Amino acid sequence: MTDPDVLQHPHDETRPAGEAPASDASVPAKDALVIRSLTFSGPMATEHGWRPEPQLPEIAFAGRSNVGKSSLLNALVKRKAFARVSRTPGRTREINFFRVNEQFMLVDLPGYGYAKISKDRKAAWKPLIAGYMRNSPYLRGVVQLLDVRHDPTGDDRIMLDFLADLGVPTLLALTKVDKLGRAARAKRITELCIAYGVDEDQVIPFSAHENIGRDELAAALVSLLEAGPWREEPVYVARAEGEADLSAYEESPVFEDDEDHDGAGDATDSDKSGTPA
Ligand SMILES: Nc1nc2c(ncn2[C@@H]2O[C@H](COP(=O)(O)OP(=O)(O)OP(=O)(O)O)[C@@H](O)[C@H]2O)c(=O)[nH]1
Ligand SMILES: [Mg+2]
Repeated sequence: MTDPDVLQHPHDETRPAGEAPASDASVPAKDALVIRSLTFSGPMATEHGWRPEPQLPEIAFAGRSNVGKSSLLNALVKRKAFARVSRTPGRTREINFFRVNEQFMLVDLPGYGYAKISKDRKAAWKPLIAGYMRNSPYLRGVVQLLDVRHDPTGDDRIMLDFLADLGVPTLLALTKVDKLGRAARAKRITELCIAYGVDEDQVIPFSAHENIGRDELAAALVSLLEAGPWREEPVYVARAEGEADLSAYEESPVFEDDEDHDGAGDATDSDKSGTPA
């Protein structure tokens, strides 16, 4: 048997011409993303700091602290302790790069919006994440995580607006869907799609605890990688000391106003479930 191609499309099948496909019940669905190797390539700590030299397509994962990002990444790569599931939110402050199958990079962005960290540290994610996204020549897509039960916070809105302005292909992963019963879940997902103005096929209901959505997410990532570049790819020039020179691509700051966007005191930022504004 041949080794499955890592970026195998879930619907690709090899069978003799004219032969009917096997019935769904008898053949387990193929995994669209078989992880054969996973290597940590290092952290990017500041906007203009070190990052691994861009060579492979990148998919980045963003979300509020405690949204379930580490759990989602562990489920995605089917490794129990790949990304640490933390009891102390807000710990990861760097962008972490992981090489997958020598084919693409999985980019774990720092969780934002944790209330109990200092204001300085709170604001630090904005230039780091914005700089990374603007200046990464091979960024192919972003998976934005949102807790299915909560309305978007001010930081979530900043992030979503930034992604929309940049124009990067974005998937929404709605996490912790196991916390809602089936009927409430379906209703809530429809509500959120209307609130965000997205089609249901851009949204992936996810639960790391009940293993919901992993295969759909894997297939969606493969599609993003196969779709190729969505913007003209900047030319990356590595400096002698390993620092990127992408000054030609630096635009005006995107996150200008963080005073009003930390989620506090904004009536639309309630963490209680309800229809998002
Ligand atoms: N019910 C439920 N809880 C979850 C799920 N995913 C994560 N959690 C819980 O949510 C908490 C945060 O999970 P993490 O995966 O560490 O979230 P994170 O976004 O990586 O958090 P930080 O990195 O600490 O900001 C943990 O207590 C998890 O057990 C899920 O699918 N369902
Ligand atoms: Mg985490």
